[in-house]
Amino acid sequence: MADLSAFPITRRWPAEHPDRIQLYSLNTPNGVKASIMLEETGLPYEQHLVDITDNQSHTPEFLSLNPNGKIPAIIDPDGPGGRPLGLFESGAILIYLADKSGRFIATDPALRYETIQWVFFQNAGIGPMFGQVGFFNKFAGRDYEDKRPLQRYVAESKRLLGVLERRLDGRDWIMGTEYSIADVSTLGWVRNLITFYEARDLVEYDGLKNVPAWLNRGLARPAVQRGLEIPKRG
Ligand SMILES: N[C@@H](CCC(=O)N[C@@H](CS)C(=O)NCC(=O)O)C(=O)O
Repeated sequence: MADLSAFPITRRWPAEHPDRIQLYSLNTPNGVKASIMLEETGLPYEQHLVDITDNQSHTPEFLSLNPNGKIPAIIDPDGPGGRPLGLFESGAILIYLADKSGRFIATDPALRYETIQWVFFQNAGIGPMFGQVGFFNKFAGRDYEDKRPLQRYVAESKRLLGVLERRLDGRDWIMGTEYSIADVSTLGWVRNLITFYEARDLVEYDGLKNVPAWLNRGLARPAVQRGLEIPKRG
């Protein structure tokens, strides 16, 4: 039986199954990257709901695992060398779980880096920019009189969608015929932009062809459907 007592986060969110990967998350676009990947790989895991609307990701217990105070984060009791490994940043979690399972990342070194490149494209571009569209279109920023910030982030998001549209030309998935962590990373963000953030018309989503077809292919995957609901607020 794995001993996770060295991780203070387990005091607030106790592990019922310490031999399984511990997931601390909520089903936001960043959170679902980890849950979709865990569902896709079939790696045994235990989920813990961290309610960020209740500031739970800024509690001392959560900060002990992720000093940046954001979900998702994991502990793998059986990390490298058989020792427990704590990890935050969804991109790092995706690469780790891909390596651990040997799935959803190419073994060919050049293709592996290409996959990681698109994971970074999501984490450094799509996530931060789409997130700002959410803030200025749907949340507190909606009431700002000055609409230039909204316009700026909408324009940048449209540009990023254009990059994705061209990448998906003639490809089923971001890496071609193989579904990969690049898709896992990006699907939830595009879905969120046109649904929860209510920006479908703003970014002229219906003028795109390849992105909507790709999103539908992704959303048809049972593991994606399950992962999008994990962990869900009660
Ligand atoms: N770069 C981080 C971003 C994570 C992130 O922004 N998580 C949001 C939810 S989508 C969060 O935890 N927000 C709570 C807060 O900032 O207080 C990652 O990819 O893991």
